Amino acid sequence: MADKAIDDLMLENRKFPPSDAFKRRALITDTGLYDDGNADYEGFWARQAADLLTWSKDWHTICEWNLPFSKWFVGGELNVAYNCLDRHVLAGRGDKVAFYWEGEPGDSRVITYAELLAEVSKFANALKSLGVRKGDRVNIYLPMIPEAAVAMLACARIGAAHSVVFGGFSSQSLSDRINDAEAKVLITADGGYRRGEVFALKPQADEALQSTPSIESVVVVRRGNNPVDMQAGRDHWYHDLMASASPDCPAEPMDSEQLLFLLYTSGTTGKPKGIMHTTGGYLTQVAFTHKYVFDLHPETDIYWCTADVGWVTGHSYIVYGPLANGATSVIYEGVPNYPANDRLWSIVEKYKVSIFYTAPTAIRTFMKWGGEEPAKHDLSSLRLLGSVGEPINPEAWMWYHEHIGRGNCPIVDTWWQTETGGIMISPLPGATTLKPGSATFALPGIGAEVVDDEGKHVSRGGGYLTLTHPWPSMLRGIWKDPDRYRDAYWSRFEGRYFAGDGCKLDDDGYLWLLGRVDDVMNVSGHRISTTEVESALVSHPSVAEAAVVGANDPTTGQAIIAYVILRSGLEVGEGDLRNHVAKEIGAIAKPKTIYFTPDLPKTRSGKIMRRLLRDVAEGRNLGDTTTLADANVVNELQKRASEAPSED
Ligand code: 7RM
Repeated sequence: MADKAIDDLMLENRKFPPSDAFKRRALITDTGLYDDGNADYEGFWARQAADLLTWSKDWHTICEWNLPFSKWFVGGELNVAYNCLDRHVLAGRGDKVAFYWEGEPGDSRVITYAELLAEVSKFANALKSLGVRKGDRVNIYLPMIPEAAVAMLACARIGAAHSVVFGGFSSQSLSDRINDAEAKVLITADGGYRRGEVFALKPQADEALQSTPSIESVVVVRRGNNPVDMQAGRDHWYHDLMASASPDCPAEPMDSEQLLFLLYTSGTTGKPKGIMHTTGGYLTQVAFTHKYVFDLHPETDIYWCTADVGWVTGHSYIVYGPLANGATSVIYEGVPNYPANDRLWSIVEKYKVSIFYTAPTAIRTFMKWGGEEPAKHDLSSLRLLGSVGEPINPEAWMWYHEHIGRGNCPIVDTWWQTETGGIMISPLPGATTLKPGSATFALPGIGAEVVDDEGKHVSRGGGYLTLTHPWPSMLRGIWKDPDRYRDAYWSRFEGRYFAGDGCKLDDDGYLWLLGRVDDVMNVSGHRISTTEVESALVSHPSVAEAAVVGANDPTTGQAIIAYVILRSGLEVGEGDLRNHVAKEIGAIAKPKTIYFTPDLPKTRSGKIMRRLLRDVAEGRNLGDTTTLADANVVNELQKRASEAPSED
C-alpha cells in the first residue's frame, strides 16, 4: 500500500535553458528578484506597486493580514482606468494601439489608447446617466468584442464592480449570477459570431431578465444584427447612449480595497461562488506578472491572449495587465477553426504577434489537426509562448515548442486560479531553465509549498499545493459568504491557503501540477493523478488528447477509465496503448478500459470535466451540466459506453 498523499510516477528530464539570444533582450536574467521577494515579500510588493502603478494617495500599511482576510496598500488610492488608459495618453502614447480586434467573419478594428480612453469615458458617463454609482454591481454578458473591455473599464472608472458572465452561459446561469450580485444594470449584445453563425445573446438575456428584480436598465451593443426585442424604458442601444454621452469623465480615485469585480466560479458542489477582487493589490500583481512573466517590451511586442473575457484569464491578461503596462494586444472574437483550422496562425502572421498565450486544451486540439496548419504561415514574429488552465502534458509542450515556437521560443507554463487573481507559479523566461510539463517555481513574492495529508512539508514527491502567506491579488472573499470562504480555502491546512490541486516536487525543486485532488484516482491503495496517466497516453505518437477518471471497481477500489482522442489520420489499438502506459509509468497506472472518442466534455474555458466522465463511466445520470461548452459530447460518450464496454 502506498502511504503518500499522491504517488509520483512520471519522470521527465528534458531541459531547456533560456537561449543567449533571448537573454540578451530579457528584462530578467538572474535570480535577483527572487532574492528580493524572499527576503521581505511585503516590501517587495510595495516596490512593485510604486514602480508599476500611479497612485493618487500613498498607502500607510502595505498589508493587513487577519487570516484569512487580507488588505493591501491600506489607505492608498488609485483609479484602475486611469492606470490603464489616462496615464499612457498623458505620457504622449495616445496614438499607440491598445487593441487590434479581429472579428470572426474577417472584419477588424484598430483601437488606440486615446480612442479607448474616449470610449471608456463616454460609457462611464452613460452608466452614470442610468443611475450607476460607486459600489453598485453591473453585469456584463457580451461576445469577445472591444465593448467588453470598454464596459469593464467604464465600471472601474466610476467605482462600480463588474460581474462578467461568459456569453454562451445559459439564461439560468446568467440570472443566478445577476441575482447573487444584485446587479443594477446588464450590458449585453444582440448577438455575436461563432463558427460562422450569429448566436443570439439578447433573447437569452431577456429570459434571464424575467427573474432578476435588481436590474433597472439593459444596454445592448449591436454586433450580430439579429432581430431583438427592446423593452421601452429598460433597454437602451449602446450606440444611442454613446451618441449623447460626454467624453469627459474624470477618473475618481478609489480606495485600494474598493471592490473591482466579482467573478463566479462553479465549486465542486452547490451554487457558484462570487470571487471578490479589489483594486490596488490586484492591479499590482497582474501588472507585475504580465510584465515579467511575458518579458513584455511594450514598444515592440504584439501580445495575444486567446482567452475569453468571461474567464479570469481574460480579466487579468487581456484587459487589466496588458493595459496597465501599455501593451499592444490582439483580441479575436471567434473559434480557432473558422473558416479553417489555420485561423489562429493567419492572425499571428497578419499582426506579427510576438507573445502568444493559450490553453493546453487548444494546443492539444492543434496537435490533433496536425503540424501542417501552422506550417502554412510565417510565425517568425513569435518569441515567447504561454500556457494556462490545465497541466500541460510534456508531449503537448514539445509540440507547442516545435511547431508553434519553431524550437526557439521559451514557454511559460503559468499556474494560477480565479481566486489567486494573477499568476503564482511560472518561469521567468530569461532566467529559468524550463522542463516540459513543469510550471517550475513560485514567482518572487509568492509562498508556495507542497504538503502531505497532515500538512507536513514535502520536499520530494507528491502532495497538495498550498500557499503560505498572503499575496496582493488574492481573493478578498466570496461575495456575501465569508464562512464559505474560510471553509473552502483555509480549513484543510491550518494557516494556509489550499488550492485544491495536487502537486509534486522533483529532485531539482521544480513544481509539477497534478490536477484537482478531487480527481485523484485510488487504485489498490495507490493514489494516482489524472495528469500523469493522461501525459503517458499523450506521449504515444497517435494520441492528441486524453482524459482519465477513476470509476468504482469491486477488486481495486477504483479502476482507470480512459477517453482518448487520436491525432488526425493516426490509429492505435487499445492493448498497445495500455502497454504504452505501463511502459511509461508502470503497470499500476494501466487503464482498464479505453474509449476512443472525437471529443471530450469541457468547460467554456476548456477544462476537461472529469466529474461528468465519472458519471458516464459509472452509468449514472449526469450531474450539473450548466457549465459544459457543448452538451452533445457527453450524450455521445454515454451512447458509446453503453454499446461497447471493453474488458481487460
Ligand atoms: C487561470 C485559471 C484554476 C485551476 C487550477 C488548476 C488549473 C490553471 C494551470 C492549472 C496546471 C497550470 N483559473 N490550472 N493553470 N493546472 N498548470 N498552468 O485557469 O480558476 O479557471 O482554474 O486550473 O487546477 O486550480 S481557473
